[in-house]
Amino acid sequence: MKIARLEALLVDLRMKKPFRVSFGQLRARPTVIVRLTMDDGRVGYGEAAPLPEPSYCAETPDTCMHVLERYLGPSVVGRDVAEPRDAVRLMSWVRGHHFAKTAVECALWHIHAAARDRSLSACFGGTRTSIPVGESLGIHDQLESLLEEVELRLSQGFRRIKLKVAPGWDVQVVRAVRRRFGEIALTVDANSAYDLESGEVFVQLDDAGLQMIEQPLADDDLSDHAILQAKLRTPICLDESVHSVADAKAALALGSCRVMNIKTGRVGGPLAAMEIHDRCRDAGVPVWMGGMFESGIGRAFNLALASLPNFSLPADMSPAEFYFDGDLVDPSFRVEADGTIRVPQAPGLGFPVDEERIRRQTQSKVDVTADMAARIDLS
Ligand code: OSB
Ligand code: MG
Repeated sequence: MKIARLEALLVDLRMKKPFRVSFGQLRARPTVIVRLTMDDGRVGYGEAAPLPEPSYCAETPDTCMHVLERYLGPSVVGRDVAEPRDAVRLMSWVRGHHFAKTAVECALWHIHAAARDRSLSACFGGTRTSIPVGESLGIHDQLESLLEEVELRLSQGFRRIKLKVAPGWDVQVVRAVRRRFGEIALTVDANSAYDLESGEVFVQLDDAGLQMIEQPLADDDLSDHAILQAKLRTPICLDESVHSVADAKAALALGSCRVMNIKTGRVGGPLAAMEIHDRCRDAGVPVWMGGMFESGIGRAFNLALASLPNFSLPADMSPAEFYFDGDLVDPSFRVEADGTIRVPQAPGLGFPVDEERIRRQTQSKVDVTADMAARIDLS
């Protein structure tokens, strides 16, 4: 089966309200939707969902559009692809750009699953039919409004509360949440806001009974994370630091963390995510599925991967309606009263893509067809 066409659409997800983390404020959410068409007419969707600015990682929606048009599209369009792994191989000469590559790989998993009449979860080797979810809460201007949001999410059944922290919004906020809500499952995510000099903060956080401290230090510093982890009882969870299977191997070898956050796009796609899952399982390190405020298209792949057995901690997987006015799949998933999301068992993506909404919210588009790809010299 040949890939006949790759379309990359820059789609505006229309955020309802800003979300603040240590490195800045997310106000708008452009995302990149990839639509692959095979030569037999089959269609598959994938999503590349880095943040709008290069603050979480180097990629942005614009770099994805560029790399998909110039390099990844021409590498796969017009080529024979029997399974997703073949496309990963065709794209492997391009260094980095994991979010962009993930969109292509995911679109092929969509086609692959539908063609075999199997769910994504079954294709990935998933074993669970529902997955527990937590909620990630941004930095607020006022403590009281944060506490109200914690209360709301707990009442909706969420299995864990993750607080975004930064210097000035950390120990006292954690203590206030503990005072009000007691021994709930609580974690913090610093998005690299600290360094090894921030000793006192970690001593105090270490006494707060947190399930984990996510990404306290610089994204490129596995060795400092190993030094900090050796001093803490609380598990460190790496997010930004793990861009690949090789990073995961290094983190496990160095003891840089005791928990790992896997995001499909950050690590380079479902195949890389599955390999990291297996290596962490063998090392006795539990993993959980992170999120990038994807639409329901990206979340569909996250949800299916999160059904693998070592994804044993609650995922960041709130429905799109929490953040955006409408999803790109309809109907989307919902969080049940027991704080879980059902893993679709239907063949293919598991959610109907809302093509009309995608068309309405598309800001720009690139289109790579076989005759164009043949004319581009990649050598
Ligand atoms: O650090 O986990 C993070 C969102 C965007 C970028 C980075 C992060 C996050 C989240 C939330 O915490 C995730 C979500 O529900 O998609
Ligand atoms: Mg994180």
